Order: sequence, then C-alpha cells, then structure tokens
Amino acid sequence: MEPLLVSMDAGVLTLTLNRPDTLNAFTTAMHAGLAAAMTRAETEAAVRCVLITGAGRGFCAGQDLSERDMNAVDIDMGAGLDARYNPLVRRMHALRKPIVCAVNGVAAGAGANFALACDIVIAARSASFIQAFVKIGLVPDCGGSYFLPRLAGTQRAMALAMTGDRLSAADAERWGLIWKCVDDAQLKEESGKLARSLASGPTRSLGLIKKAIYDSAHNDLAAQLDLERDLQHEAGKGKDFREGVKAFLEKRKPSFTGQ
Ligand code: LHQ
Repeated sequence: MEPLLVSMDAGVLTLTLNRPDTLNAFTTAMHAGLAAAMTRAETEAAVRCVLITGAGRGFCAGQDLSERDMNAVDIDMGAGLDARYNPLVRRMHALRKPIVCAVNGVAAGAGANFALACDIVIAARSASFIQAFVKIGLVPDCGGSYFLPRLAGTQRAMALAMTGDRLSAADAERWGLIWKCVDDAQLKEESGKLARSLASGPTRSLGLIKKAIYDSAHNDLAAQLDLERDLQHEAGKGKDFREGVKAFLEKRKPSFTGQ
C-alpha cells in the first residue's frame, strides 16, 4: 500500500497520508513521498493549491515509533529532523502556493504540528490535536514550538506542550490554532471547495500574501511596510492584477490564470 496517495484535479494537488492502521504515522517512505510531492508543487505551474488530509479515522499520529531501534547504543533524534521533518516544514512555509489541511481525525506529535505548518487548517469536529511529545520524553518539533505560541499565545502553547493534553477541534478553532471546525460529514466538501476556490485564484498574489503574513512574525512595522511595497510591486506586474481590475470594471467574475 502506498504510504502517500497523490492526485491532481482542477489545479489542486491532493496528498492523502495513507497508513490508516497506524493513524497515518510518518515513516521514511511517507516522507519520501511528501518530498516528491513538494517538488511537484514547487515546479508544476498547473498545481495552484495543495490539499493535505489523512485516510481512515486519524489524520497523523506523528513519527512511527516502531521505526527506530530503541536498543541502539546511540540514538540521535535530531538527525531525523534534519533529514526529513525540517526540510519539509521549510518547503511548506516557503511554497508560493496555498496549502490547505483537512484534519479528519486525531493529529498527534509531529502530525499535529505538520497540520499547523499548513496555511489554512480545517478540522472535523471529532478531530483533536495532541502535543504528544512530552508523553515520551521529547519536545515539540516539526515547527510546533514556532507555530503554537504564535497562533495560541505563550500560556496555551506552554500548557499544551507540557501536559500533552488533547485539544478538541472546537477549542482549536476557538483558540485560533485553526481556521475552522466543521461537522465530520462536511469536512471533505468544505476543504475541497476551499482548495478549488484557491486553485482558481490569483496564484501569484496568494503566494505573496503568504510571504507577507509569515514574514510579519519577525519584522518590525518599518520592515513590514517595506515588504508590502515590494510585494505589491511584484503583484502589480501580474496578469491576474490586470484581469482582476478589468473584470471589476466590466462587472463580471475574473478569470485568473495564476500568472
Ligand atoms: C502508532 C502510532 C505511532 C506507530 C498510533 N507510531 N504506531 C519523533 C521521533 C524522531 C524524530 C522526529 O520527531 C518525532 C516527533 C514525534 O512525532 S514524537 C510523537 C509520536 N507520536 C506519539 O507519541 C503519538 C502516539 N500515539 C498515541 O498516543 C495514540 O495512538 C493517539 C492518541 C494518537 C490515538 O489513540 P487511539 O485513538 O486510542 O488509537 P491507538 O493508540 O489504539 O492507535 C491505533 C493504532 O495505531 C495502534 O496500533 P494497533 O496495532 O494496536 O491497532 C497504535 O499502536 C498505532 N499507532 N500512533 N506514532
């Protein structure tokens, strides 16, 4: 069974984590699939949005804990992050296209933070988020210690990371960790609708919006104003900008090509 299912439709590259028996825990093979999919998203103009979800009742239970030999003399947990998780998160963050995450069930450990590394997260009401690391004597990784305090604030991030308590999708929405929580039966339709709508949007502008919002995390106001100027300059050179204005003046829906 392929650990990652990849399909393309209407400009949306859908990636489905596919190890349902382990709640889609990450393996080296799944990471290889994700790396290849990221290359495709980065290089294929036809890909205008990425949608990530999980097969079965879970979204992702983090690293597959059976993949590593715990009797080994020298265990280097940082090496796996350097080799697989950190490049993945960096590429997701830097991708100039939107990534929608449809969290269909429990998201634990690196699985929870992989979801938070996506640009817009929608979760099923029965889904939950667990910073499971502390339960096995580890620390949040996969960008969790960066995303969590920025999304939820220091107190909530600290308590989630130190207790490893389960956070419901409804609370994740209330706390601002995710965009929205929807009824389980609506998740596929809602996330698909959003992804298709983004895929028919002004892709260049969406990529620049992503950069503006993420760079604001480490810019002061002066630097951010400069960045907005530079990004607007770049957006203004796009065909979609001309089409957007033309369509507005002609009182019709714009037809964006992503250029
Ligand atoms: C699993 C897993 C799993 C293997 C469920 N592995 N089989 C770490 C190391 C190295 C470098 C990089 O970074 C990381 C980051 C990390 O991600 S560390 C955190 C790893 N994840 C966890 O500690 C979570 C472990 N899982 C759980 O706590 C529970 O499974 C949760 C709370 C997610 C779900 O609980 P339940 O709904 O009760 O399901 P379950 O526990 O019965 O799991 C179903 C099956 O999936 C079960 O297999 P079985 O053969 O008994 O049916 C589990 O063994 C398997 N599974 N997570 N991470």
